[in-house]
Amino acid sequence: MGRIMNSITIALSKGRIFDETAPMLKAAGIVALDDPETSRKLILTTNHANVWLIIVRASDVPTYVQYGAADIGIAGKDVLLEHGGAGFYQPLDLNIASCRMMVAVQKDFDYETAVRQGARLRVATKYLRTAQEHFAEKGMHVDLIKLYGSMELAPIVGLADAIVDLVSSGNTLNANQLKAVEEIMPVSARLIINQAALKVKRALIQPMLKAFLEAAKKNSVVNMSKVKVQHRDRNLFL
Ligand code: PRT
Ligand code: MG
Repeated sequence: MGRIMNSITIALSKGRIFDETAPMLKAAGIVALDDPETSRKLILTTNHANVWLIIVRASDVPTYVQYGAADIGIAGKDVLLEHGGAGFYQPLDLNIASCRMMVAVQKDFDYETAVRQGARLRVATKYLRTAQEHFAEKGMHVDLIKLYGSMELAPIVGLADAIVDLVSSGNTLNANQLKAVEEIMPVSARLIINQAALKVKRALIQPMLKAFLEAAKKNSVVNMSKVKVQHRDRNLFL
């Protein structure tokens, strides 16, 4: 797929990333011919004969792009940080699927005092790398417990003192008697590009990137004041 010289393959996950990317793709003139929510197809054709979308797990998007199985991907900063970022550029923050990476504890847990007293906390998370870096920066010793989902349950059943998870409305924390006590970072989805693909398919990718950037500007869903072109990769657009 990604190796075909005159085609572009875009990897993304269904659900919120697809839902929020679709209007931007449309504004860039690309429309999927199947709906990933109702179709079981993992390769979606588009109105362009040489543009495909592949539907993969959110956390697998960087891997497909790293190895060139997809030329372009859309993935959350949370996922990109856990992956590490090898093999691709991250030129564009799309400012979609926005949320915050937070530390949360049970409502009656005194996190500040525990931190001040140097308590060794057990922290459950899907985001080991991000959590590890955060607590190391704070000089805190924590025991990290890797989970693959439903982190909110861990403090309730005594598996952990705290969790590191994404929060958007805060409803999930609330429904499980948890409170956010620390923001680690804001998170949003970024467009990523395989490094080799950018070289060998530049003629195809460059106009698409420009269209994507323009679409982001025009799309009222996207707040352009927050769309950032990262300095290191700014030259991709010149
Ligand atoms: O679901 P799956 O296990 O397949 O993978 P995934 O969870 O990685 O994918 P998906 O599609 O759920 O999320 C894709 C991307 O959306 C993530 O990588 C984030 O960058 C972004 N995103 C934005 C979020 C949220 N907001 C979000 N709220 N991802 C997950 N959540 C979850 C959060 O983990 C928590 O369980 O929603 C719950 C909290 O939501 P509120 O509104 O109750 O606060
Ligand atoms: Mg999910």
